[in-house]
Amino acid sequence: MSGGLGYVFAAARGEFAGQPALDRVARVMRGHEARFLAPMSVALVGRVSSGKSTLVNALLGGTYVATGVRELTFTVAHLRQGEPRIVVHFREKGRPVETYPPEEIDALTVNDPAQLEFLRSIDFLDVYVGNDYLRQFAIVDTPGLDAHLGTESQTTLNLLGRTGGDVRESTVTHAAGADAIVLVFTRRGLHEDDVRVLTDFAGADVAGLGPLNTVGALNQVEALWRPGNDPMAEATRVAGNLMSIAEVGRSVYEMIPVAGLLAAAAGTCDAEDLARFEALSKVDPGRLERIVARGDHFATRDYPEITVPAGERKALVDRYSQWGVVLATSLARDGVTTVREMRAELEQRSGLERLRGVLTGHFGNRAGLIKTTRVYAWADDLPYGVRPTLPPRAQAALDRVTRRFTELRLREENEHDELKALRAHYDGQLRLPLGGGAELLRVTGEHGMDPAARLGCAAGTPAAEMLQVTRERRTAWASAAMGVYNGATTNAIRVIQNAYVAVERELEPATA
Ligand SMILES: Nc1nc2c(ncn2[C@@H]2O[C@H](COP(=O)(O)OP(=O)(O)O)[C@@H](O)[C@H]2O)c(=O)[nH]1
Ligand SMILES: [Mg+2]
Repeated sequence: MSGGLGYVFAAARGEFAGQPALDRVARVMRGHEARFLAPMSVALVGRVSSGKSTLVNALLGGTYVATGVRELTFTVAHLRQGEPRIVVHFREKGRPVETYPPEEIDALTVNDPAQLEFLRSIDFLDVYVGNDYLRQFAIVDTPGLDAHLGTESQTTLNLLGRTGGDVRESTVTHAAGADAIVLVFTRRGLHEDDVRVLTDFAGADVAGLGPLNTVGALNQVEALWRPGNDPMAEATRVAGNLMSIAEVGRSVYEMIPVAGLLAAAAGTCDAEDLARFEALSKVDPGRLERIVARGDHFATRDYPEITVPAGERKALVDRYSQWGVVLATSLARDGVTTVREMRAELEQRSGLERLRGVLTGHFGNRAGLIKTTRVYAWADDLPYGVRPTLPPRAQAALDRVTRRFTELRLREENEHDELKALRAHYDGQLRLPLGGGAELLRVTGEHGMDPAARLGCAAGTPAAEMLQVTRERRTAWASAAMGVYNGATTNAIRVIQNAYVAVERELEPATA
């Protein structure tokens, strides 16, 4: 299927060549083609200081992008798999890109006038790192959606010669170029104002697909911690409330609670940290929680029963958060004895594992659909957008190109119906019988495209057995299809039937 679109792109390039009137269209198309061929890109979008960059570092399990109010936190960074280096794109049109070793860029500061000039000239960065997650995804770290910023941020921005409006604009532009979005909410973000900023953005048809390619992250979960409570349980409740707000439910596929700071610390946990948590685990758990909850006391005072020095305790809280320290200590108490185990436990309990799972599962399995849909949306618009302004010869060429895209799209009609069915599902329009929406999602590839995943069979189930399941499901849906449904549901049932036919075709040779 991707071969099909690759072929149409190549033919279109031929049509556009030598027609100056079509240069602009050709350039836009090259962008679509490059994006279609590249790994799927996911942009993290939210307000300034909602913890996006910290989450990026957590997702990648290292320290790759600047966090806090630093010079480069106002600059979009595209994280890509490759030999470690930073490619600087400049704001000045036509200025060639420059490549630097990562540490040189990190050392840039507004306080040095010579460097300030350089910093001011930067448009955005390509940050290349050797990281296995980036083989599946490129990540776009954006600065934030706020046009108005706090004093500290504004001071840095003033030095950089930029405004909050610039920051917002580059966030929206780069996010619009991504294939999928993680919308980062915070506890602060539960204010109506914040919800509006984020859903306005999501509703602006930026990535164009709604919940198919957008997930929410409810970040900074650890702020809900009090001695004796489980902030993750609390956050799950809050996430549920958020999803019940119509604009939010319509915009995101799922709302995942995460403790970003703790998740990032998990990736950098080492043997020294582990030894500190082991030492803290000797303190009575209730007493330790009470002391940690007192914040400054834990970070500065001396206690006879605590052997970890105050300075080290402070560093632990800064990196892991109060809840993180309590949690890691209880893990050490419960027998976590290796750095590997500790990292894995913290990644799981901080919600990071689930967030990664959605990126590789939901987004990953839908990547082809998300990408081709965007290309077709662009191609469909060509006759209306640019065509009327073109000379006749260019119009004819454009028409030929549009026709090729349309023909291919029609051939992929089934996939198009699938997209419609998924959208209808997320919009709550479906009244499906049998396994309902869950079955629709599963059989169309939510958990993977192999037959077992599409059927919900255990991995390794014999093909003959799966074939039998497939036929049962197909006939069950064929009977169900005879009922009376609304249009969206009728379409979705056909999609499910066709999906089972496709699985059946795939399984038949294996059992012949
Ligand atoms: N308590 C807490 N602080 C966080 C969390 N994530 C980030 N921060 C801090 O908030 C500040 C802004 O984070 P950053 O990731 O740079 O936010 P961004 O502007 O959205 O990229 C930094 O000082 C982070 O250390 C979190 O989950 N919990
Ligand atoms: Mg940032």
